[in-house]
This record gives sequence, structure tokens and C-alpha cells, in this order.
Amino acid sequence: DYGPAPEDSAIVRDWLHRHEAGFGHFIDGAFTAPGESFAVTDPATGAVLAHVTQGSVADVDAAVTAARAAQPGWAALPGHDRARHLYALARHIQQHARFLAVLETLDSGKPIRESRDIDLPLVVRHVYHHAGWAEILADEFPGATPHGVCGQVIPWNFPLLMLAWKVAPALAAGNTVVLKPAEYTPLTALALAEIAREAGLPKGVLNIVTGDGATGAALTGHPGVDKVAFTGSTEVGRLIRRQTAGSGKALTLELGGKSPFLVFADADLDAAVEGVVDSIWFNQGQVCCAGSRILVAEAVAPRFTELLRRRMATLITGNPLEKSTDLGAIVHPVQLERIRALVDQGRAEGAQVHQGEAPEGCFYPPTLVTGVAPASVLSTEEIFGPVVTLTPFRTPEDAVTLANNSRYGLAASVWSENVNLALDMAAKVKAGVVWINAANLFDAGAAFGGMRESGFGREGARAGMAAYLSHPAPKPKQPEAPP
Ligand code: TXE
Repeated sequence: DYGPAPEDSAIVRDWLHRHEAGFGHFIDGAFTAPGESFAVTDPATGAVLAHVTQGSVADVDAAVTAARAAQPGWAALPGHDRARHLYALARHIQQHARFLAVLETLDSGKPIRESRDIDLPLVVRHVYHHAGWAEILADEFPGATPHGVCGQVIPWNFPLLMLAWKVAPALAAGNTVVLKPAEYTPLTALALAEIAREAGLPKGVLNIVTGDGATGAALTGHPGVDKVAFTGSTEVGRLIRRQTAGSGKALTLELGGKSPFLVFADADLDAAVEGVVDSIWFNQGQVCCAGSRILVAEAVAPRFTELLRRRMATLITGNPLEKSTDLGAIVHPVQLERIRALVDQGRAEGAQVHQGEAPEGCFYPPTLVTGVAPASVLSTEEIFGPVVTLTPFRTPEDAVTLANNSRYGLAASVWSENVNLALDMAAKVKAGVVWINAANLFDAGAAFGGMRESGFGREGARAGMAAYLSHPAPKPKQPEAPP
């Protein structure tokens, strides 16, 4: 039950109205005066929501200085005291969850159903989970110490959830943080800064600097940052790897994907169709681990394609604030153009494009593409939109070859009623995460991360905690690094 959305929207409108003069950064427990700024828009309507400061090198430096000053005191707190702060933060986020969900939907274009029922609950769960880690850290990682100051740069597809994934373990471990949200979607991070202050988080422990890629580069390159954590494009991940090489900074990268979705002949096809919906048509396909390549057993390919096309036709694309909406707006016109250009190129290469409906504006319909060659652009490029390819395979060996024919290795989904086959596939497909008869399941207690050009390092669970700590020898095992 969603309750009266207009009430929640009114709270968001009031909040935006209060900040009409623009947002500064959140540094050392206080907001700075707004500086040179850029507009943040609602992609569904094009309306300007707020003005946000473009972070300068000096702004980043002030934030890192604050984080450095706060770090020894934060790390010196007994684990249960850091836990107490994180429990308080989680409770305060819960209290503001409806406000944050509406704000997230306005800023990113994602359907309210997703921000309320998926993003926000996962955010809260993540903070609670890591509060628990803070309590048991000394026992679980004897001799380990925090890195110091973490510089974290996050993308726009799950603005608040990516913040929680990065901030919660960093703080639990005794690090302090400077985080830069994506330029398209900085608003929930700023709201969270207010909430952290309200929850009594000590000043300087969490700092938020807004801005674009230049601000991000100033942060990841800052000599006062000990650990860099980045989620975003493979291109920028590569730049950051070069920038930090030899600096002694710890680094984790969560980058792009082109994840296979394997449907075997004995699979529950109706369930697999719902799996596709949750996989590629979730968040308009702007999901790093989206199952963007369906590989389906030849024997059931015609029937599966038909079921999928029928289901696709029922999906509603439109106003993200409507609770019946399945696909909201694409985050930004630049991304919309990118999706369009890739699909046009695929069409020119001879692919058949089947589409649902979408309104005018920054929207893109759910799209199924058949007849794609394995080397074609639609089979290989991360589209980051609601576009999925479908390719039949003959044997399980063919399926593995097709699945692994990618420079990425983030996630995979295997559908079969034969558990031996499913487990065999899970071992053979090169992916950091493999779901069986499921897709896009996330939990703070399960590690997430990629191999190959999808990056390295894990977030969540024990491995995610370990990434925020310096360990006495032996060193934690590093997953396969990208070239
Ligand atoms: O990503 P960027 P963009 C993929 C997806 C998408 C494409 C482009 O395919 O279509 O990338 O999106 C900051 N140093 N993904 O251009 O540029 C930037 O300000 C430090 C997949 O928006 O990687 C933002 O905060 N930081 C992905 C963040 O990096 C820099 C999620 C991500 O932006 C920087 C997003 C620099 N030199 C896009 N340049 C996923 N895997 O989830 C930019 N940034």
C-alpha cells in the first residue's frame, strides 16, 4: 500500500523550496554557502529541481581536510559506539524513507514503486547490516585497521543505494568519507547529509562534495585520500586506475556489464519471463548487472520469445510518480540519445527490434532485439537502457561460449529446473555474481562485484568489509583484475 503520494510529494516540494537558493557542499558537519552551480532536473518533466554547487579543487581539499581531522577520533571509538551511530543513521533514514523515495524518483526518473519498495529498504538494510559489522569488527578482523580517508565516487542509477553501499562499510570500519554523488542525481545524497546531522553523526565523518567528473578526479587524485571506491563506467574506471597507480591508495572499481541471462529448455518459462522483467526492465535497464543478453535453448526459443513479447506489451512506461508505472524516465537526455543511437546502429546491422510503448520525452520503451550477431554492437556494448537481445543456443556448451563472449564479467542468471545443470553453468560462466532461477537479488550479506572489465573488489558481506580495512599479512585475495 503506497498511501497518499501527494502528501509525500508536498514534503519534497517544501524541502526543495527551502533550498531554492541552491545547495552548498556538506563539509565538517555543515553546509557551505552555494558557489558556482549547475541545475539538477527531473528527467520525466525537464523541470529544474534545484541548483547544486560545482565542487572545485579547493572544495575537495576542504572536505578531505575535515575527513582527515575527524578520522582518528572516529576510529578510536569502540566498535559498539560506531555501531550506535550507524543504527541511529539507519533509523533516521527509515523515518524519512517516504520523502527520500519521492526525491529519488524525481531526481532519477525511476518508478516510485522501485524507490519505495526496493531502493530505500535496501539502503536501510545496508546501514543496519554494517552497524552489526562495527560491533564485531575487532573479533572478525584481528589486527586490521581502517585505511583512513575514503574518496568515493558514485553513479546516478541507484544514487542513495550506491551511497549506502560505500558509506556504511567505510564508516563501520573506522574510516571517514568524502563522497561525490553523480551530477545528474545529487539530491538524495544532500538530503542524507541533513539526516546524518540530525542523527548525530560526528562532524567530518561523512562529507559530501557535489560536482562533475572534474570534481570526481580531484577527489580520487587527492593525496589525502587513502582508499578510492568507484562505481561507474569502465572508461572512467580505467582513468582512475591510471590516476591512482603507484600512489599507495587502496582501490576498488565496480564498472559496466553485459550480463547473460540463460534460459534452458526445462526452465519454468513463465518464471523466466518475470526474471527478464526484473532484470532488464528494472530501473529502465540502467543497472550494471542487468541481464541484457538473453540466451535461450533453441527448442523453447519461439515459445519464450512469444511469452516475452506478450509480457512486454503489458509494461507501462511513463510518469515515475504513478504507482502503476513499470518503467520511468531515462536519467538524462544524453543517456536517452546514447540508447537510441545504439539501437539504430543495431537496426542498421540487420537486427529485428520489437518495442513496447513510451510517451514523448525522456522515455524509452521496453525493447527486445532478435537476430543479432554475436559480434554486433547490440550484443557487445553496454546499452544501459531497457534493451535486451535474444539469441538461441543449441547445447549447454554453446550457451557457455556465448555467455563468456564478453569483455565484462559482472553477473549472470541461469534458469533451469535441473539443479546439476544450473550449478555447472554457474561455475562455468565468468561472472562475479550468478543467480539461479532469479535475477537482480541483492543483500547486504552477499558480496557483489565483477571480474574482467567489470572491475575488481567486492561490496557487501565479509569481503566488502575487508575492502575497507588494511590487513596485517596475509593480504586478502584480490579477484581477477581488468587488463
Ligand atoms: O558515467 P561516468 P556516465 C555506464 C553506462 C553509461 C555510461 C556513461 O554504460 O551509459 O557508463 O555514464 C564521475 N574521475 N555506467 O558518463 O562518467 C561522475 O561525475 C573521477 C555504468 O554518467 O562513469 C559520476 O559521479 N570521477 C555504471 C561517476 O563518475 C569521475 C553506472 C559516474 O560517471 C570522472 C553509470 C573522473 N575522471 C554509468 N569522470 C554502473 N556500472 O553501474 C566522471 N566521474
